[in-house]
Amino acid sequence: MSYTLHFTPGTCARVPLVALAESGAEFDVKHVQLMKGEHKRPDYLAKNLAGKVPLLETPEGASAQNVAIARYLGSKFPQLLPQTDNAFADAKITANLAFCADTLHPIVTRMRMPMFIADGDEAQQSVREKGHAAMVMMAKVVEDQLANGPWWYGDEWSIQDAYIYWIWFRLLSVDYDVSVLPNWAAHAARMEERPAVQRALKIENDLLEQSTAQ
Ligand SMILES: N[C@@H](CCC(=O)N[C@@H](CS)C(=O)NCC(=O)O)C(=O)O
Repeated sequence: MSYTLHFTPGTCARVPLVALAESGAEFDVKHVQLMKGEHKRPDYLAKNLAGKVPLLETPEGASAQNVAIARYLGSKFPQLLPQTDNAFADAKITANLAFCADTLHPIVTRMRMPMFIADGDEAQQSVREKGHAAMVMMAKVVEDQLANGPWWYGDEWSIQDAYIYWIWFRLLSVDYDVSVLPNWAAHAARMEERPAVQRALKIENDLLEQSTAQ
């Protein structure tokens, strides 16, 4: 196999999973069981000091961090990200991915996992509410962007779409009124029509079923 993705169902590792499925490359998926602490074991930490998924093993070495993995795969498979030789346009592509990784992802984590940030019911409720307020502002950025075309970059599908699709999936798992986000909902429906996305979701569901059967 050329690529091995260390992956956990339900996590942001779905972003490179969808990207690999879209790339047409051969790849392997290794299930990292977070509940068993597999991501904190020395052999895993040797490849990813942060002890998180995703981690992508490539012929050139192992890479962590969604933004870096997306940029790497985008350089290997041009259909996955807009291609440009303009430094400013290139920085914008990174900024859009980082908007998902560093803005949207931490906000949904506050809404869904406040216990990772604060102790006690009251403090956790406050974290949840702050996450909710931040999401109201940031979801509008996504909603407005998606008014311009079927995909983030208009007619051109990209990993950016895989990223906002995962954020959408997370939003559905918290108490958030998504009825005010019709463009984002339609985007998610379009994502689910893509054969590669269906393949990725099947891999994810199969892993989930295997681990719950164990
Ligand atoms: N900045 C990292 C974030 C990765 C991350 O937060 N992964 C979560 C799953 S969505 C994880 O591995 N959590 C387990 C833990 O932190 O122990 C990236 O974009 O790759």
